[in-house]
Amino acid sequence: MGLDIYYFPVSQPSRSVVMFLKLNNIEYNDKLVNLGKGEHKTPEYLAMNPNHTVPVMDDDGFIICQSATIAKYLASKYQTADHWYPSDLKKRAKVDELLDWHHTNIRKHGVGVFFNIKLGPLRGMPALTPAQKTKNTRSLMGR
Ligand SMILES: N[C@@H](CCC(=O)N[C@@H](CS)C(=O)NCC(=O)O)C(=O)O
Repeated sequence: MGLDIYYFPVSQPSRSVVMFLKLNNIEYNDKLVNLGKGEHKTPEYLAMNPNHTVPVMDDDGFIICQSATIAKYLASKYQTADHWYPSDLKKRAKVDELLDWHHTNIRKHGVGVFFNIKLGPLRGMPALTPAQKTKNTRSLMGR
């Protein structure tokens, strides 16, 4: 019981939630989900999150499967310092604006860079050719 956080350290959205918890001294139960071992595809995990992604928050049976939603929920529940998720409507909208922007910008393209430069070579994939380097990095994830 309590606040369970399912995460994998290689995952940026997971790290954002864990960093938020640590920076705000919020106690939680550490539930490591090793994506490399397929622990996010077990029947138990899929029952909790059919999208099989990390992070997931289980707050005494209340489940949320999106990192930004988790952080906003925790900011309100634990009344963190106002700068995290401001009570002022317009300041809060600015935070929401960046969180929404992030999905289709930093995250969308950053994951391609990470995959092609770090994870792909670690998994034995050949280095990018000069021609591939000129393409959108995300479009190369299935190469
Ligand atoms: N929009 C989601 C993205 C979550 C996500 O894509 N997590 C990846 C790791 S970075 C994952 O769990 N992938 C495993 C899969 O899709 O099977 C969030 O912010 O929580």
